[in-house]
Amino acid sequence: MQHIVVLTGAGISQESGLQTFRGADGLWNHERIEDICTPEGFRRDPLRVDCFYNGLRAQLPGVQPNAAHHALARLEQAARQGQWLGEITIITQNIDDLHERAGSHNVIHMHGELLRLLCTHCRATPHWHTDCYPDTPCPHCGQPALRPDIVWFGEMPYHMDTIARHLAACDLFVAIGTSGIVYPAAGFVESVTDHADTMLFNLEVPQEPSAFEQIILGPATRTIPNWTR
Ligand code: BJW
Repeated sequence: MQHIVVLTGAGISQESGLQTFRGADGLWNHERIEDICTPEGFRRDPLRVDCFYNGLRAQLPGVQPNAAHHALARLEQAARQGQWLGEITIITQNIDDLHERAGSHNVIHMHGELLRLLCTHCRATPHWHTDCYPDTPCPHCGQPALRPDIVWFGEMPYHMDTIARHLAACDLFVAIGTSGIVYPAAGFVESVTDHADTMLFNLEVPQEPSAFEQIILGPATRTIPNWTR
């Protein structure tokens, strides 16, 4: 039985209309990372950070999963229906919900989710229903202590134990649409090269020397359906 681990980054959602982080039209060309994407930035100006993520949430209803998300979901469904003897786990760095909307179930959100909030008082992670502001009370404990449930720089990504187990057990590791700059995700490929084949699907060659055995260049909506076919 084949165990595939797929690591996805912002590039897989780019053709759905969501901006990537870096690059020419990147999300962070208009914002300073340290203002938005650090606990210190949130402490300094929570309203600004809440407004930034409220803006990202507002984009979600207008975008749809694309052919790459659907191809991965079909592979999982084929395994579930016994048409393919394997298992696929998606570890996503993305905070959107496009894998789930495409029909994938085995999805691990290591950098959190736009559609959840985190209460810093009681640690509940309620579903987001309406825009969140610094004075919005937590639906569980009533304290105005909600923040976006997003992993910022300097914070520990989620589900690291589960991820480590999947990486240790996989025999194929595939990364899609990620620049390989942000750790610990950027280090996953090195951690599997002794027991798994490795492939990177990206629009451009990585800046850093790459540990991937195979690099397939092109838009994910073309390369991923070709690969899973
Ligand atoms: C396409 C495409 C198409 C485009 N088809 N491809 C010095 C050295 C090493 C590490 C550190 C260091 N200093 C600090 C650190 C740690 C730090 C880090 O890595 N910093 C680096 C910047 C150096 N990391 C952390 O702080 C993390 N925590 C941590 O390390 O805790 C300690 C720990 C220790 C031991 C074990 C475990 C943990 C936390 C990182 C949190 C990241 N959070 C963010 C923001 C969340 C959302 C938000 O605010 O909106 O997550 S940062 C941002 O980058 C986001 C992404 O998930 C992440 C990765 O970006 P991604 O997905 O790769 O996007 P891009 O834009 O960079 O690339 C897109 C790619 O797609 C490009 O290559 C395009 O070519 C391609 N593409 N269209 C195919 N159609």
